[in-house]
Amino acid sequence: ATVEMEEKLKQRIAQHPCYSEEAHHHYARLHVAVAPACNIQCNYCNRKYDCANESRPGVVSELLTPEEAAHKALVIAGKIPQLTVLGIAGPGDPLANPEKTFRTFELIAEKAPDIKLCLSTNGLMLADYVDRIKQLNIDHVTITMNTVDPEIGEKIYSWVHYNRKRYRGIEGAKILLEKQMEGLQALKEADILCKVNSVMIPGINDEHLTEVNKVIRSKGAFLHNIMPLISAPEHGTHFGLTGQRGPTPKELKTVQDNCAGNMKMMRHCRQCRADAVGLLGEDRSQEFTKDKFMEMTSEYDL
Ligand code: CLF
Ligand code: SF4
Repeated sequence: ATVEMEEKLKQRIAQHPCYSEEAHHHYARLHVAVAPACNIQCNYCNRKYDCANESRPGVVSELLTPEEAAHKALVIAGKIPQLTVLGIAGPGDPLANPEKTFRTFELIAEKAPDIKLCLSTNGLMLADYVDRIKQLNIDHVTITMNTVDPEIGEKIYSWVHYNRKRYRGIEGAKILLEKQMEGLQALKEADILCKVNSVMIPGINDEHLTEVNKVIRSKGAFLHNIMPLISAPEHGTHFGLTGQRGPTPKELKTVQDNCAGNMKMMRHCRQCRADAVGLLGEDRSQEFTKDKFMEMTSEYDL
């Protein structure tokens, strides 16, 4: 039975370029930027740019309506045969824009059911939407979890907006961390594969990430992706302006190695744009800007 289960799991990730290192050489993903709003403030994020939880800071993606996004996905599915995954990862938090996010997924699932759907979130609203995620057959969800300790969380998140109220400091961090854990648990119960992203911030959570790794592994996360903080002063983030540095490649590798004995680590992340197109290493977003893809047609059209 175990061999059979492993085989099934392999099939679930075989064509996902992020969940399978092997797959990223052959299969492509597309991100559609339909989700502008966010419900928290990370100190490494400037809202003028894409969500830095799953993206390269300093990049501005072109915002689309769900209908435009679905058209784009269908056009690209016709032009890039390696396309297997459609992800929503910004420019804000997809679950702070649930109507836009789920409408987009619905439109695409209806016309191109072979495309796998993928979602990335800060986790605040995840537990509320796991049923809907399951219904839509979304089998890959990423939660960005930078800490499991509210005292560290307080240094990473400046506020959390929850139930129509804004919580600052440790109070906000506590809510976010609890909701993330609840979301992770709910994914596990629904048997949805979960990847956890952690942004490594030297002097703040670097030594703590092995603890994060231990906790998420025990809660059933499938894959851990530790990404380096990118903090250029010109990006205007809190960390950028206060001189917080990112890790060196060597520091990053050391932390990844320290976790690697415990669970699968992702090491081929390219910190994509919220409108990335193509194989992970080859971004073709400029071939499919809105003025271009709106002129193109697809055999699957809406
Ligand atoms: Fe996109 Fe993310 Fe899905 Fe992949 S990206 S929503 S899991 S389809 Fe992949 Fe890009 Fe790294 Fe993200 S390389 S930033 S991990
Ligand atoms: Fe920025 Fe994403 Fe954090 Fe929201 S969740 S503040 S968009 S990095």
